[in-house]
Amino acid sequence: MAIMIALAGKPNAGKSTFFKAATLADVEIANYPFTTIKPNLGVSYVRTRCPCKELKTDCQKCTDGERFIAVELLDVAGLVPEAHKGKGLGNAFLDDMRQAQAIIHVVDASGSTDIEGNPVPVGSYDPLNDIKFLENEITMWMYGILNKNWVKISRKTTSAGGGRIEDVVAEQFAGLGITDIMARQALHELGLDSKSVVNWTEQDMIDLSDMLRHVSKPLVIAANKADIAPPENIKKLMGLEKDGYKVVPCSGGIELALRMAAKNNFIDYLPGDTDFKILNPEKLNAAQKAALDKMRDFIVKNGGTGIQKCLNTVVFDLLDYIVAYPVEDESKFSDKSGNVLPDAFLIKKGSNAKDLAYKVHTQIGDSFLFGVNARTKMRLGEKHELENNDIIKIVSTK
Ligand SMILES: Nc1nc2c(ncn2[C@@H]2O[C@H](COP(=O)(O)OP(=O)(O)O)[C@@H](O)[C@H]2O)c(=O)[nH]1
Ligand SMILES: [Mg+2]
Repeated sequence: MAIMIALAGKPNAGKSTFFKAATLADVEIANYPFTTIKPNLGVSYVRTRCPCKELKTDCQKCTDGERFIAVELLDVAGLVPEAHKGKGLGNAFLDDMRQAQAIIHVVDASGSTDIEGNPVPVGSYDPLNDIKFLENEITMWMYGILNKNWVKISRKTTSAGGGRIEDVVAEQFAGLGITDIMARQALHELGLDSKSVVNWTEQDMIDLSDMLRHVSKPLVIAANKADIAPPENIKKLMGLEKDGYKVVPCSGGIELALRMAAKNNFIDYLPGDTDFKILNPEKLNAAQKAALDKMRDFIVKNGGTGIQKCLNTVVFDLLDYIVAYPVEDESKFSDKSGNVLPDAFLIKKGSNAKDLAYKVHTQIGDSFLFGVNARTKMRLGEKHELENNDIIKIVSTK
């Protein structure tokens, strides 16, 4: 299953620009609410250092030693206040959220859109308001699901031979990717595992919904439009990191411009780069040069546009994935035809060679015997946890 990341936020925060930049897909970009009526699903990439350089070989799958591995990106309908009550495109928003494993919360850090997404002067709206707003909408939506099914849930847990509360809760939210382990943890942390469901208060249910949201839809805050944001706004948003948030200042606008310029061969730029090279300076007019200089200032100062960093943060920090490279020939680090490092897989940290085998193919997983670490030639059994960047030959009976 591919990793799916949702771009969420209020209208005009810059989701579609981010999406277009990150996927280079053609979506509508306009300065009015509800531009994105239908969800857009596209392919984007995380960036990682390819092992081929370290191994002193060449592979056909990376660019200058940088490897891009696909993830799915969803441009979600704009969030409006009271979405969980079905306001605006509330239901569309929440339905999109269902499928995502994590959220990039695109916030207009410049403060130039109000709570409903209407354009206002830069700096006149406090972007901090948006953080709790999005979380609250998702939490209250989940609470709505819990509340609606409460009679059924409590009956299921209190009747003779009834289920355990964590199983019933997990079952209720299975469509949101909530497991019984997540449910048990949340119940335990709230002390609800020792409280009979008949005594639960409304607040208990809201607290549980909030915690389940937190574990099942982890989010990174994209402090977007950082190119025009007042510095104190960025500082305020970065201050959320001390509360455990991940915050990445970014500019979808600049990323989009740079990717287009790279696509048209004006510059040499890879997503995530902290600088770029102008390829044919004589072909640029003064205005184009000035625009590129301004963008260069931004990415040099910020260590990139932040768009790639958002994606990498979600996959490697929030969701705890690592990269593994299955090969068939462990001496050449290649497949049978000699293609070096033909595949890169994102697997959950804690996975073993057999888990990787299943990612490659169900049949290979089913007939798994052992793995071989191509670097050390060590045999790896099912108990051996893989490390980031491992190159693994899978030995199976098939
Ligand atoms: N300055 C600046 N403007 C941006 C940036 N990203 C988006 N915008 C502008 O903000 C407006 C809304 O963008 P859009 O992507 O359609 O927002 P959405 O409604 O969240 O999908 C458009 O006018 C964009 O050009 C950015 O990084 N910097
Ligand atoms: Mg949009």
